[in-house]
Amino acid sequence: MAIVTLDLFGEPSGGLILSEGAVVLRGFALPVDVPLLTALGTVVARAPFRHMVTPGGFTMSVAMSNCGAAGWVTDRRGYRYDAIDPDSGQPWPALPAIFADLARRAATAAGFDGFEPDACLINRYQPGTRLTLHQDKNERDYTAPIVSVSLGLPAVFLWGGSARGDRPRRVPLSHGDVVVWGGPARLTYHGVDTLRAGEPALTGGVRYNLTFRRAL
Ligand code: MD3
Ligand code: FE
Repeated sequence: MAIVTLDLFGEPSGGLILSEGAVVLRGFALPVDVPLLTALGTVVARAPFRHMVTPGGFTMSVAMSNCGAAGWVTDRRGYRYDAIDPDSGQPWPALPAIFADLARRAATAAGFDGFEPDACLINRYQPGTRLTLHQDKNERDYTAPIVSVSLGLPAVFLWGGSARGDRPRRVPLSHGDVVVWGGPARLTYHGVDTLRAGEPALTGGVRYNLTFRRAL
């Protein structure tokens, strides 16, 4: 399979893109989309999607679950990674082999060899759902990249700068797109614009995003 690497503006990438640390691998997950969604179903059967509450008391419009040795959680006490699903009192489901394999292959394709994710946050967006600009700062080691896999309805990813007030660029992400963020891009502000309704396809009218992290 030919891998076409594009930068965040949709242009073919050169060496500069890797130095910026954000690489879009268009369609990288397409060959395994069905097995990914099957594995996702197995995970959320044991750790169902839920709307978590921020430390400030707001219920998130994104529904979340996790798999892997650690899962990202938020409640009135704060944001953190926890080995235990607070809803079940049990460890999060293990990373399915097809998840870990895809994350490793994407990281390698983007120039990050040896990525071993120990956490996968699963986000579910229904029409009307959005994710406000934020940084991902709860991981111990910022030298590892984050690998993001988009499945289902397309979304507009908001790519901010290093300050919350920087006006974000709008980057469309579609079913099967994989993005790898590392190096200097690792702590940029980012979010997802309000999801618009679309043709129910493989995912039945929602968008899923898997983010693979090195959290512990
Ligand atoms: C850039 N998720 O789960 S994935 C998140 O589409 C999150 O669900 C979005 O932001 C989603 O935290 C965006 C792309 C992404 C993920 C992590 C990043 C971009 C990132 C970390 C640093 C910089
Ligand atoms: Fe994020």
